[in-house]
Amino acid sequence: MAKRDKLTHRQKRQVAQKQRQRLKKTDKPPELSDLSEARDGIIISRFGEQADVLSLGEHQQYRCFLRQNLGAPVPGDKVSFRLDPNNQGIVEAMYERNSVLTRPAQHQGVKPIVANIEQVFIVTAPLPDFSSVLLDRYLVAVNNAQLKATIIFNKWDLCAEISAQAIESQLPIYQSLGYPVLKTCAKNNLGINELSEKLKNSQSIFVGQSGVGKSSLINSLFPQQESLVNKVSENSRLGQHTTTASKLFFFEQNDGFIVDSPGVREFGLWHLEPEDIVSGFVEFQPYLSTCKFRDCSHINEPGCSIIQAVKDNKIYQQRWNNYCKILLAKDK
Ligand SMILES: Nc1nc2c(ncn2[C@@H]2O[C@H](COP(=O)(O)OP(=O)(O)OP(=O)(O)O)[C@@H](O)[C@H]2O)c(=O)[nH]1
Ligand SMILES: [Mg+2]
Ligand SMILES: [Zn+2]
Repeated sequence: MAKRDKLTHRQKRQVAQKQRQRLKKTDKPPELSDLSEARDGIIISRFGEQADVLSLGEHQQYRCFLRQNLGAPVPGDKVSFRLDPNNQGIVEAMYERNSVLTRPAQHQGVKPIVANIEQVFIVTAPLPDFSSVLLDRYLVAVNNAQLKATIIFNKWDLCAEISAQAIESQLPIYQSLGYPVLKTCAKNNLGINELSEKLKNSQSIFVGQSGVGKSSLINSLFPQQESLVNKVSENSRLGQHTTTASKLFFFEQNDGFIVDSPGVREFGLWHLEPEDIVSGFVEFQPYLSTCKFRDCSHINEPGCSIIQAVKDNKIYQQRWNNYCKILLAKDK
């Protein structure tokens, strides 16, 4: 990763540490004796040593402290919490996760992003520039977490003006791989009903580059809750991060939810083994057993059936190029 990113990471930690110190001075966790019966909730958003928790029965949201040594709860985590007489809560325990989407974090191994989801919506757009390698990185991570991936091509209104051909040529690639693909426009509500149908009854997250329109899609999906959504900054067209913490939106009619996450520029995969990366490329699978060498890396070996399939136009050149980029970046 670039030096600039390292600095940013360090700065972020310093800010988080300062916030924690400030919280310690002003707020004190409630005393045990004052607390209500334990109730179950789901983490909506996490801020340092506090989190917003939605109680599952009454659908009421509470700001809670996190008990020390609790672990690292993220949106989607089911927790047990108690309230003090002022409705200030304390999270005491976390339930086991059914699934977790992670990303590597410097100094910390991997970091959970979201828990208990079954599908990931990878949001892309013609602006900021579409990156097929970032999309493929996400597809590898989603496959590795054994989750379902759907690809959203948002800002479809802009495709007519900017790089229309470039984006439209992407659709058949990903459709042929079997990924559901949706065209949306958060500005004129194109595809929003279809998206809403796909989200119902399921636990999902929006991921993707900063500025592709994840929060705007949330605004379109929950127009009645607009006050709950951070106002979308026009500056984010420049790639600035408007969303600073992941946030869960609960569908009250059922147990479904969608998590809005902050945009990323890079999505590192250096926590994965080379075979995890290969298995993230679904169309490679039928060819793997016929490479000449058992330990073929499918980059430049003679007798590689993946390279042959690319030459025979059975595997898209772009996908193989991205595979090579991802695998080689891993070794750095
Ligand atoms: N033309 C057009 N603009 C859109 C569309 N969706 C979002 N935008 C604009 O794109 C910009 C970024 O939108 P956001 O919703 O903040 O993007 P985001 O993915 O949440 O960004 P981060 O929170 O930084 O990750 C805003 O200026 C939106 O108004 C769309 O479908 N069409
Ligand atoms: Mg956002
Ligand atoms: Zn090979």
